[in-house]
This record gives sequence, structure tokens and C-alpha cells, in this order.
Amino acid sequence: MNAEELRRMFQIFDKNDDGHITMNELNDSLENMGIFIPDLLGSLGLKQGGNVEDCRKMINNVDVDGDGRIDFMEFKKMMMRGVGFASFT
Ligand SMILES: [Ca+2]
Ligand SMILES: [Ca+2]
Repeated sequence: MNAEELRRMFQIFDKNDDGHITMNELNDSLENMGIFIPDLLGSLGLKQGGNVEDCRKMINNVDVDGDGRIDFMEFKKMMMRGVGFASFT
């Protein structure tokens, strides 16, 4: 996955386009994605439909600056870990 693809993916998650993915945005996006690519959620350690607690854990895992949201750098890190993303492009 190249930088442009990452950016595009980030924009899918960042619904209000403010440069941060919040827990609610993550939760919504994962729900939508689970419909099309259920394997993706498994690769990130989530169940289909996810839940708020899962999203919180996911954010905590990559939230370097501890503001409870995911910025682009943190998102990149998360994607590097999510092996299933290869099949998404
Ligand atoms: Ca946002
Ligand atoms: Ca952060």
C-alpha cells in the first residue's frame, strides 16, 4: 500500500474530514467495512460489527500522543500492522 492509498483510506475513516479519526468514526467505518470485507476485521482482532470497547482498544494501541483520536501518522502505523489490508486495495 502506497502513501496515496493510505491517505484515501484515512479519508474514508475520517468522515468529517478534520484530520483525526475518533472512536465513533472508527466504529462506524468498521461496521461498514465488515459488510464488504469481514476478513479485515479479523486481521485487526475485531469481530464483525465491532463495539465501542474494541474500538477504544484499537485506538489505544496506536495512539502515540494519547489524545484518544487517530491522526494520519498513527493511522499509518495501524495499517502497517493490519495484515488483511493487502486484500482491500
Ligand atoms: Ca474526524
Ligand atoms: Ca492520537
